Amino acid sequence: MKLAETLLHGLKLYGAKEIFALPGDFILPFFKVMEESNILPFYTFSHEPAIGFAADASARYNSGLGVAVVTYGAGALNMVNAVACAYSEKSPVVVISGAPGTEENKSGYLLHHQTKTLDSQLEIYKEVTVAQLILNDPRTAHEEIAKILRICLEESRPVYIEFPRNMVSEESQPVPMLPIKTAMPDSLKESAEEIIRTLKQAKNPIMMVGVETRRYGLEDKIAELAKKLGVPVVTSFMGSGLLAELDCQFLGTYLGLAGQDEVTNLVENSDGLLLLGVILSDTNFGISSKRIDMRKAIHATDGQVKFGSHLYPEIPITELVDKLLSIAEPIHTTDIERRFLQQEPLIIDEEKVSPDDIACAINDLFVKHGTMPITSDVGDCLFTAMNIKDAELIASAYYVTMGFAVPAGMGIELSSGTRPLILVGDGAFQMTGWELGHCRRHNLKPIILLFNNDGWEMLRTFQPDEHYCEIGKWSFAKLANDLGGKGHLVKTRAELQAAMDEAIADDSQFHLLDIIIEKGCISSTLDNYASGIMQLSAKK
Ligand code: S1T
Ligand code: MG
Repeated sequence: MKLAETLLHGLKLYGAKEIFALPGDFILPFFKVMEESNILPFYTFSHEPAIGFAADASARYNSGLGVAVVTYGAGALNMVNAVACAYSEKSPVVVISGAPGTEENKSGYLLHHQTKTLDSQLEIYKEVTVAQLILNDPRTAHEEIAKILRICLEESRPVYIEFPRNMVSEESQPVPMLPIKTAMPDSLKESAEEIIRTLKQAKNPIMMVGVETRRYGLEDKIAELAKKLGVPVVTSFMGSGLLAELDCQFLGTYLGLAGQDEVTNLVENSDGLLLLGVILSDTNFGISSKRIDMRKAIHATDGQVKFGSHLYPEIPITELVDKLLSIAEPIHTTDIERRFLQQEPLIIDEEKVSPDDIACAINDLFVKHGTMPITSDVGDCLFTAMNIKDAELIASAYYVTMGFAVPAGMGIELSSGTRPLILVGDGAFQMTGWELGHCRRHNLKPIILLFNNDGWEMLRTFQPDEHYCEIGKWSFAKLANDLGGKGHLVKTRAELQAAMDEAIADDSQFHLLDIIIEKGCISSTLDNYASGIMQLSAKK
């Protein structure tokens, strides 16, 4: 079998569902095989950041491999930020970059697309991937491909494969399916029993779930575990949207000073806090009203279980959850109920629209028509999303890169066929919103809610009175029509409702709601977050 086909079959064997790609001469031979073999469908966008974000979102949504194929140099280096986001947020993306042929470095010339040296790209990618492979030996390629795809899934982090263009047609063997690494039975049993013991002894046990819950497809099992134990559950900020609509005592998202007081107190004063797949980041814990004493917490992430004073290495979270489920018994209940800030329906009148109104309108839409997967960009739309009830939310909530939401939403729809709701600010839309121009040819019809607050509002919130946050008034609704969808200029709450009704009723095209929000008008969550930050800095 040709090495290109070996790679494609290997990707499919390890769970990839599609490829997002943008060609160049160093990857054209592989592109030709992708197209002729049709082993995996592939989709192109206009700019490599979008390729990376779409592959990342597909990986998160499917809890499996995402695949991004780009050319060497200008292509792959254009995508570094998106892969860095996937690395930080533990998303298993396979980066495949074309490269000069193995003999081309002997030409005596500097090659086009190369930067400092021909290895510079590999060196750069070493910083944003967990493993790297240059496919320059067809005799061992099949084993190396199997090993790197297994690492990608086990670590749930991006990997980098460099494919010299003269190797594409080399003969190679099929990629084998390798067994996934398992825990030592004793340490698995001991760590699980110690967790149950700790939760049992605690007066206020609570579970917090984070991104690994999604990456390893554990939501149902963790909801079942929480229900069996009777222990309440919250998500971290990054984990918002997890456990949507599952049957357990789910208290919402932990937002520290910006969240519901009872939930914040329960988490911060818990004597039995179990963190499952939670990244200890500032966005998750940066505005705790009091610093959580992680020495008292149990932290299961990155393939290990950490108690204050000791560690169980090599305990995959999937096995840990299964083991906990097998020994769990009822130990606790709490009477705290979950409250939603935006429980009331949207008021439909001629008032201007606020971000909290948008959350109400979305909650109403989901009650009436069922939930949709949501991708959110960074900015106030992400804080607004905290008040959307029980929706699957995919966002760059820790790495916090703009430009994620539109290509991510398109990637999810291409991968799953499910219509997404995309939340994006005017600033972030100016970065990658143009990819909507591909909706017609890819037959996509997302609904885009564009928070048009006339600038970089989040920056204004933390640094008021600065004019550099002005980014000009663009007619996004008009541009949407030219990009092949339907644009709606929304200035009042009544117009918001009407545009949402029209968008949900028409799935023949994408609908972009250009929602005018007054400068300085922010969501209650961002407002609480900002005052929380001020409060904490005042204490210092
Ligand atoms: N560039 C990129 C690629 N990602 C970023 N996160 C930033 C710059 C910095 C940054 C933010 S929030 C923000 C910027 C520029 C403004 C976002 O503006 P918009 O999309 O209009 O949303 P909103 O107006 O709701 O803020 C984060 C804090 O680093
Ligand atoms: Mg803005």
